Amino acid sequence: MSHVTATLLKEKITTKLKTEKGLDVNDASNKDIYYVLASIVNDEIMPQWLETERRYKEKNSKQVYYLSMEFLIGSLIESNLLKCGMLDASKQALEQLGFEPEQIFAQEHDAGLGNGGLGRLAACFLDSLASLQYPGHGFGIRYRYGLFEQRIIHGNQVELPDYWLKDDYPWENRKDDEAICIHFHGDVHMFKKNDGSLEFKYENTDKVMAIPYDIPVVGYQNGVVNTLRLWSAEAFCRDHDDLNGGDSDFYHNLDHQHSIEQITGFLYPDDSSHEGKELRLKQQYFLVSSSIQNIISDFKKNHQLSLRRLTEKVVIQINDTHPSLAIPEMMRILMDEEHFGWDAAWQVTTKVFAYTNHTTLSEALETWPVDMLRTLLPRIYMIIDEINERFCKGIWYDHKEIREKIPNMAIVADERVHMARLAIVGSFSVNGVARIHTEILKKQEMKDFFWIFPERFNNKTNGITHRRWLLQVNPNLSGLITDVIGPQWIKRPKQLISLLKYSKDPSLLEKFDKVKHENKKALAKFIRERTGILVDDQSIFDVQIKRLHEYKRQLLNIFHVIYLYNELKENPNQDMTPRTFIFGAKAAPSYHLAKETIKLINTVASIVNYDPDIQDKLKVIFLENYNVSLAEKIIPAADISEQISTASKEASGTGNMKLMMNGALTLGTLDGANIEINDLVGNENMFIFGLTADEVMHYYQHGGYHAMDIYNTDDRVKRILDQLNQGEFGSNEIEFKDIYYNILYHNDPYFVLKDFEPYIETHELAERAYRDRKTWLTMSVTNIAYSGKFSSDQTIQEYVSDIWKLKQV
Ligand code: 26V
Repeated sequence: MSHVTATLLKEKITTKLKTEKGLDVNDASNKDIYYVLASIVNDEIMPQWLETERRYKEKNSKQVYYLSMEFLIGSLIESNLLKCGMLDASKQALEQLGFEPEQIFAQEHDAGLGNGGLGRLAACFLDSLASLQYPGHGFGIRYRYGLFEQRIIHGNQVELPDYWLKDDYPWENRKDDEAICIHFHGDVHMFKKNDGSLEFKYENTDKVMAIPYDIPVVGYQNGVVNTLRLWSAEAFCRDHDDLNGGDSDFYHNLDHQHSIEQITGFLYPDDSSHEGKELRLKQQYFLVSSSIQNIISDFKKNHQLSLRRLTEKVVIQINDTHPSLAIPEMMRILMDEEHFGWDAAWQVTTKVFAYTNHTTLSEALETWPVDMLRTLLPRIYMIIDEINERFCKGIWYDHKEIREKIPNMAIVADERVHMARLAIVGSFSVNGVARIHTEILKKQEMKDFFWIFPERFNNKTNGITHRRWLLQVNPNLSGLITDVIGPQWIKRPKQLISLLKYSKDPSLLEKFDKVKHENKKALAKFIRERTGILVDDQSIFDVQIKRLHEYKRQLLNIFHVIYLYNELKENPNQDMTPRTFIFGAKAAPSYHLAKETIKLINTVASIVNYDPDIQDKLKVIFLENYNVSLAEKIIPAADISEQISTASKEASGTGNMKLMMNGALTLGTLDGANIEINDLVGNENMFIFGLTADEVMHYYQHGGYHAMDIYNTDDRVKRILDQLNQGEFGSNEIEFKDIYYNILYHNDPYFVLKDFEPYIETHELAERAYRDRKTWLTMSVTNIAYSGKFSSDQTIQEYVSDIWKLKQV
């Protein structure tokens, strides 16, 4: 409906309000308007959705299914309007009717069904699949509670439940008639059939219903609508009679129903360490079993082919190891329900799955206790055990040279099931998410597997959807870009490179400067409204927004702020470009040091922001509840993008790409995709500092780093740590002791002190560069020009041609 006009939309809004809600525009609330607008978009989407499904069937297309425990889709109203070609007209219509578009869009509660990078990547990938007209669908979980809502109270993080479904969610479509039954627990019985083969029967299982809720994934102005299917757990006996039937059973039934619904009750908020909670394992199998059953039954419905040919029509990408039980589940269905022998089932299974790894942090690698898995999923455990036996035997006989490695490669070892090993053995493709990350997998973390299966390993550098992260969130910049190079970049983001020609054009640079400044004013206004703090929109907006983790080193950032504060206190009149340091970060609720770091940032903020000696040269803003919607407000206004992880630790990063695409300059380490950004724009267009991954790994292996030496020799560092230790930034002396001890007595495991000096020096360079407006703006435009390479469209094209082998429809 790209031809839609504001006039037409106004009419639709008023009519719908009248006929569906019995309301006059003048009496409508923002919420009323939001729902009516969503309904208008849905009227557009639904027929395209039907038509897309019809076309896929008719063309007999191969499909990719993206299995993920997380889809961090955020808010959909604006992006759906954009994809239907109605965004600009809607904004005009709303304004003309006397409503503030921003406020209408803000009525939608973010679907926070993810922790961070991994979940957001899944959302960007779905967006690109639909926009590039590929048949690709997501399978995930409809958590009743998304990632917790963060409040900052007296500087501390407090978690509140995120009941995102409180109001009606207009984008989901419940499909009762496509519900699937999932079995947990029970006994497995083995029978020998006449032909000598084995048959497996299950008894006394606990049954759970998986109800699908479908969300449309709309392609950008191309008529394609794919599906994100989220499963919700329900008990069988839900109806009134059952519950009221046997009176003594009433509470038992309610209790039973409640415990089943708990399976999809909430998203686990810890993305930093693996915790072997049984409920989490239930969630994983629940996702996997419903999705694989669904995929197989659709295959049978749509193709008159033997399941042996599944791989011609289906490929399944598993997003980290969380859905890796899909591998034994596929084996189970093929053998126990479709009567395949082991070899035939294994043949199909290992050609249908592809696995993406997102982290090398050992504490995040998933393993499950054998006992737990065997009790919860007896048949699945038997299959895993068999996969393990065959795999280990294979090494013993076929790869004698590495026999001694078997204990480190076995899927079942030390009474635990190692999920990454299962995923590698059961997949035809294993990919990392940035060049350096894939190299680390091949050379270190997974080197023995790489030795056996070199052909399986490949890299797919992450990407972000430029439609949301540029076109939608930064209309001023997008408009300017289109004015300069035409609109082709929207469909072909690599064409942003045409901006290079203009990167030194003074009149253009002035326009870019103006756009950034407008965006900074808007963010300053937002900060004022949210926090009451006045920030200078002429100051450098220095942004670090991401989950809080030691390896991401928010601590290094706040140490730098403390250093600047100390300098200014000593010499209040020193010449310094005013800076605004903006943080957004959630800590896992049980991650003590991460929470201490949040407290420290807020404490420093409360001192610096109100100290008259500082004369507003320094502001520290911690914006609470960092999520997709908040990212959309911050990113267009950023000048500096802090990407300062300890080298080798950040698999890729995707915030780095979003900020680059919006003209922020990266100040970062040679880690993750920063390296690939650096390859493109060069050292002259970003600020690189710190240890390299090789140096970091050398220290880990050989020692030689002593944090205490730096404390003893660098006065700036000593001063900061002493301030922490002496309670200068706290209500009492023990407030930040753990941070202090971790650095000095656990030898600073993430090299904060080691990288401190190069970090402050690099900040000085950046400050100087910022003052030279022309040079800075040229750098900024250069970054935007190269950012098309990081559109997830590019990433998806690579998945399609190297792994999925799909055809555009
Ligand atoms: C990890 C865990 C670990 C234990 C169980 C629960 C759980 C849930 C989520 C996660 C996610 C950690 C992995 C992750 O998000 N990795 C990030 O993936 C991004 C997309 O590939 C990448 O850009 C980031 O560098 C990487 O940290």
